[in-house]
Amino acid sequence: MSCISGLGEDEVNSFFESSPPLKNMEEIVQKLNAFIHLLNSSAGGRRRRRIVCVTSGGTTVPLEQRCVRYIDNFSSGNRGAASTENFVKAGYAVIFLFRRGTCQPYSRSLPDDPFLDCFQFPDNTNIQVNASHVEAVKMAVMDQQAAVAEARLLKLPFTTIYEYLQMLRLIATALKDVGPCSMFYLAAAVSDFYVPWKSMTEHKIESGSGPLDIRLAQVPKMLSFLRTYWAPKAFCISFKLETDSKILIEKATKALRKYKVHAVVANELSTRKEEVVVVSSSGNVVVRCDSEKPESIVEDNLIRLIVDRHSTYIKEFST
Ligand code: 9Z3
Repeated sequence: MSCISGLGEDEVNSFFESSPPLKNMEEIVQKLNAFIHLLNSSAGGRRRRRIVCVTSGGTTVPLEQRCVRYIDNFSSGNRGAASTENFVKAGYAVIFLFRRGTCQPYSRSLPDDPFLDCFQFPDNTNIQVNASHVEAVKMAVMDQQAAVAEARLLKLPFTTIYEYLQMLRLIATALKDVGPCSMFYLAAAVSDFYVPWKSMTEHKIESGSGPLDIRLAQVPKMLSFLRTYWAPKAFCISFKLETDSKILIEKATKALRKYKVHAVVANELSTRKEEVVVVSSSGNVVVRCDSEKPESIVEDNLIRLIVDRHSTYIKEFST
């Protein structure tokens, strides 16, 4: 790898070198390669299938190597799950890189807590879905099974910032040859600060000896690396989350310039389900759900816009 100053190459390298290695790396690589291979072969002589890596949920920052306590980043995973469903509908194959335990594609309409209340046992050999949930469960199971069977959905779970960034790098590297037909849609809420593995205590931090002082290091910004080295031809969408709407667009515009992504989706925490602003070099577009359609969600219109932009990008790339 050649050295480009200003990208924090040393920090990035030392982050990966000091990270605890992924436990199931071989299995992940094998799943990724099989998924991409299937995608290429199913395209046959037809137009190349598009593929998007959707990241979803928040990363954790462990405070102990044998982790009992950790810092978390807020994200229910709803945006990533809903966007995945829309990308699949638009004909994309999706690699869904998600935080374990967060919202899943096709499960958004199922009840959360009383999930087991959906089912009943009329006798010892049968399980039945309660009438009130039949439609939702049927659609969820059918849509999810169809997406997986048609090689449109590969789910890969992460928990920590270490796992997330290593997996993102593996996916980007595996997708390098897909070039402009690939997309990164980075909706995961990624920690900005972390405890370096080597300076982390092995065992549970002892309590009872007064306040706890922890020094957090800055997580190196991997977006520049993704754009410059890992997948330079991929279409790349990042997200900006703020709680103060006054600084949101300014921050998103800065991120657009700094990381040279193709668009930044700006959202404010309390209104994120109603409205986002797509910030790009062609101007800012406000995207909302359709007020006349009660079932409409912001991701329906957001993904339509992103897919359009991706089409233009692919066309421009090939001319
Ligand atoms: C987002 O901004 C997502 O839209 C949300 C979605 C996490 C708000 P939910 O999962 O919420 O539906 O509950 N994601 C990116 C958040 C983030 O960490 N962005 C970083 C930043 O703002 C850049 S990577 O600096």
